[in-house]
Amino acid sequence: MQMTFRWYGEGNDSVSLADIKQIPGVTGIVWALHNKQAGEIWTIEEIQEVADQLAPYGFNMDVVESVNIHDDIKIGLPTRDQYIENYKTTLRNLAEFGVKVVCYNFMPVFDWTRTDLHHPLPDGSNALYYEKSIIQEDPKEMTEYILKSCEGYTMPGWEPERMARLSELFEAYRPVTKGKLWENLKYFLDAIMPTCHECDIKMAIHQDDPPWDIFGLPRLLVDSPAIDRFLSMVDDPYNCLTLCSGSLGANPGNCVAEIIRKHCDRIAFAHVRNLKHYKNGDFSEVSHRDCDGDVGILDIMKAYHDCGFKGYMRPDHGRHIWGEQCRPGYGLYDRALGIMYLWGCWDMLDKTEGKV
Ligand code: DNO
Repeated sequence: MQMTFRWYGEGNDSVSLADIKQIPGVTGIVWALHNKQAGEIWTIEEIQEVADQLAPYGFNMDVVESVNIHDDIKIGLPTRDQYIENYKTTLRNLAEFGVKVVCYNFMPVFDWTRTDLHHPLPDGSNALYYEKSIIQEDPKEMTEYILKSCEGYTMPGWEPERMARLSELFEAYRPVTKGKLWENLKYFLDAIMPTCHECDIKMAIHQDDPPWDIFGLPRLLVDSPAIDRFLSMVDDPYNCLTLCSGSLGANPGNCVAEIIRKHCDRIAFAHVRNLKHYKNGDFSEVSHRDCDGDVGILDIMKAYHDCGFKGYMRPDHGRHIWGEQCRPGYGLYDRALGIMYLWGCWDMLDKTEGKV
């Protein structure tokens, strides 16, 4: 397993590379060009800038999260072919820098969705929270709330330029049924797989968060049967998963450890985080410690370990602790604690098996 840490780039993150360097065992930075709009080509010069920032710290840049997919590809418009060509060019440019995994998602309109970015927890910290009753018919109010609560940072998937076109986007997605969205995903993957082989880059889809339809928008990657369908639909070793324990775990019916055991060879990137369910369907993000939440972090780590997982892993969101001011979910402190917990599990499993 290779431990990584998500970083939003120079001038765009409260966490510095020097801070990350002090977290034990982190070898790679999960990065992206966050100023690029979906569909634009990432140029060699722009990628080089990030490579130059990482080099002094000895971090690799093997994992990109995300190269976002243009809406025309998800909607299946005739203009999609040009955006797919651009995507291939970006993959070729990334390959020049040794990138091995591209994490992406295929969610219509919104990326991850929460209703409270600073929900108080009993220990005095606060964390991301989902209140089911708020996600009803009108997405505008929720969108406005997210945009004004993100501490001046742009949240991934909540780019103000896109959110300003919300009604237009909803209108454009209206004819896109779940079946159509599956077809459009297949069309995209079939088109880029040869480039992935040529570039030795795995495409690793992130599950939908939360894993159910919201505001009438279809969502695909929601449970074990959907993951089976996805992997067999394009049965190619370069068609992989970013397996997100927190996204899948929001549905108590999903057993993340089982999915890992079934598909470990197709998991290129692991997001590990914990959350706590409430009876009314709400959920709160919590610390990575197994007993603080319900996703089964110990079973998850054991499953990765038993399968000899060699891919990339990162702690996912953290709580906001010790008064840290940061992009919601992406502070230094709780994610660093998370890493130490994940390493604790991993090292002890190695020890038990006589590997160290
Ligand atoms: C949430 C993240 C997601 C993820 C995208 C991948 O914090 O895990 O936003 O980066 O869905 O495209």
